[in-house]
Amino acid sequence: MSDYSPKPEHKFTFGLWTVGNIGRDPFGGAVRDPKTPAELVRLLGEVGAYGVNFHDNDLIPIDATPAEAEKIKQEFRKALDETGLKVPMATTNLFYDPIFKDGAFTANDPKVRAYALQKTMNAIDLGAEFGAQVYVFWGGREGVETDASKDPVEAIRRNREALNFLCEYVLDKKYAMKLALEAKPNEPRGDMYNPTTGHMLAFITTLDHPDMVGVNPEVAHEHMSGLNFMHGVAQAWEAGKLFHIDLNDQYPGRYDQDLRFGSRDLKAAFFLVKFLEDVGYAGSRHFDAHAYRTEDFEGVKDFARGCMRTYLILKEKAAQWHADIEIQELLGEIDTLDSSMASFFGKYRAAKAAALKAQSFDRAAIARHGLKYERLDQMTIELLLGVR
Ligand code: GCO
Ligand code: MN
Ligand code: MN
Repeated sequence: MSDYSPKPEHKFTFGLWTVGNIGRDPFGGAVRDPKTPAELVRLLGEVGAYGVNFHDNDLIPIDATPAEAEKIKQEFRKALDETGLKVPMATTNLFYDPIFKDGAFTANDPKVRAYALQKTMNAIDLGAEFGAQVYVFWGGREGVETDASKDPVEAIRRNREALNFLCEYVLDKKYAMKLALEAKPNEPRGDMYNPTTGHMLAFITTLDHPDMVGVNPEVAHEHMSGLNFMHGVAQAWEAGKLFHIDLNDQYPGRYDQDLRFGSRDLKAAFFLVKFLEDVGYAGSRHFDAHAYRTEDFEGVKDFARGCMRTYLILKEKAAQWHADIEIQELLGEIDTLDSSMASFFGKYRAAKAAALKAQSFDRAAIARHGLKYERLDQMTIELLLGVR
């Protein structure tokens, strides 16, 4: 039996808001008492996490006095020192307070947009104070219930202007920080702008400092839209934009569930872990999920341990998949080594195009043979089920 205990090199992180979630939902109040940030750091230390991330107001309540803020920061710092936990990522809460009911950077009211910029600059300072190197932007309320209320092109422009401003702020302050944009299709707004990782990747190319900005894709957010999450992650990775990742799980077509990683679509989780490990993704494995509402804080620890343990088991399964002789033989057949077409590929040349146009193809013969993907998939399933 392998050792599935988390180690710092696995870079497992949790948000204060994840293990600190008190189990409210739209139909019922809290089922767990709130814990202080310092207590949550100790809980994460106990389960073996590498790091803790926060929204400004997870750490410092929005109405805290400077003296209260100082005291909270001291206690938090002490807990970090005691446990050795790092703060790799920070973010801003631009969704909870009523001022953000119509969005933050895209709100129609310029006072709201200005306040959102001010709040984010302060939150970036707070993140920098604790060493965060990735700063996440999740546009929780950047959207609409009715398109009668806002011009979507104007919303894109406002969002761009805000991000350009904040990139300059980070540069001005000489913070070693990269920005990661997190897409979500809906919830809490009826529809959110830049709803998928793909939209975000396109949007980033329009910014003044595209090099500083990447994405923070989340499993649940793409599964809500019925998309293949790993494909979005792969596209981000290939573009050099996978700066962070939010791991959890989600049934498509439902409310935002934030389930324990791998607890719903184990096969998708397997291919995701396999991808991250195969390409050597070196960033945080951040779990943006929360424990069932049925749990007390012992259950929260079970939840947190479960996220990390499932990741490590799937990582082992990925290694087993690569070492499986039968699977590899089948892959060898699939990726055919036929080099007869090689001269047609690569960079365009007129002569090449002419030669390709003159080539004849026996379509029926090419299409005739089976591709054995059923066998390959069944072998993968059996490996996951533990019988290979
Ligand atoms: C959600 C989001 C958030 C963000 C977080 C970081 O669905 O609520 O995933 O949890 O990830 O606000 O910015
Ligand atoms: Mn989410
Ligand atoms: Mn998230």
